[in-house]
Amino acid sequence: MGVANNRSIAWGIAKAARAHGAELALTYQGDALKKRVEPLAAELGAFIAGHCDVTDGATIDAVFAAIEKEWGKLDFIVHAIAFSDKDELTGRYLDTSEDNFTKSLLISCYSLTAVAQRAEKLMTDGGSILTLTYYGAEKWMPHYNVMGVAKAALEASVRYLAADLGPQNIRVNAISAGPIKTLAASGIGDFRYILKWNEYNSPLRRTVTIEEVGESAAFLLSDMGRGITGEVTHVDAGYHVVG
Ligand code: 0WD
Repeated sequence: MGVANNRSIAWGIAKAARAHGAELALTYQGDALKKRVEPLAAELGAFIAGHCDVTDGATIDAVFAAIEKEWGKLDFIVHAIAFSDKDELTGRYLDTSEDNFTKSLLISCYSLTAVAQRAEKLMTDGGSILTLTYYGAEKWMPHYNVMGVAKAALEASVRYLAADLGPQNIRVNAISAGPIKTLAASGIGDFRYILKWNEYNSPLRRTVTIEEVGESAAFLLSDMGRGITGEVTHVDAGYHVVG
C-alpha cells in the first residue's frame, strides 16, 4: 500500500519482494493514481487489489475481501502511507491546526492499526507487517512538524501491535528510511537541503535509494527476519548515529 509512482518507496519494496519470489497485490488511492499503478503492477505480475483510501474503512474492507478471494490468506503487508497538509510542513509545529493534526494522525498513524485489524484475519500462517517511518519521530527536524508527531505515534503503534499479534506469529516492524526524493517528500520544506545535509553527514556519506530500502524490507518481510518484531530498523546510510 503506497505505490504512487516509480519513485515511491513502496515501489522499491515491491520490486525487491518480487525479485525474492513474492506474489504481490497493489492498491491505489483514487483514479489518478490508478493509471500510474496499473502499468507498474503489470511489470511485476501483481494483481490490483483495488482503490484504498485509508480514511474510508469500507475501501480497506474491500481490498482485504479482494485479497481473500484471490489468495485466501496473506503472508505480509507493506504500509507506506502518510499525509499532511503541505502548508503545515513548513514553519513552526506550534502552528499546526486541529484539523490537519487529526487528518495527519489518522492517515499516517491510525491506518496501520486499521490495516493490521484486517490483516490479522488473513495471516493464518503467521505474517509480517511493515511500515515506513522517519528520524523526525525521534528528533526535531526542520519542517517535519506534525509528521514527526505522527511518526512517533506510528513507532509506538508498531510496538503495541507487535505485542498483540506476536502470539499468532505475526511480526510488526518499521523501517526508518533516510530522506529520498519522492512525491510525498517534495511537500516538505527545504527537502533538498535535508538531502544534502544527510549526504554530507551520514557515515556512508550518501543518501539511500528505494532499492536499498526495498532489499532491507524484503529481509524483514521474509522468514529471514523471523526473529525480529516490534523493531524500528534504520536504513539511512547511518545518519541516525550522528544526527
Ligand atoms: O524521504 C522519504 N521519502 C521518506 C518517506 C523517509 C522516511 C519515511 N518515508 C515514508 C513516508 O512518510 C510514507 O509513510 O515512507 C512512506 C512512503 O512515502 P514515499 O514513498 O516517500 O511517498 P509517495 O511515493 O508519495 O507515497 C505515499 C503515498 C501517497 O502518495 P501521494 O504522494 O499521492 O500522497 O501514500 C498514499 C498515497 O498513495 N496515501 C494514501 N493511501 C491511502 N489512503 C492516503 C490515503 N488517505 N494518503 C496518502
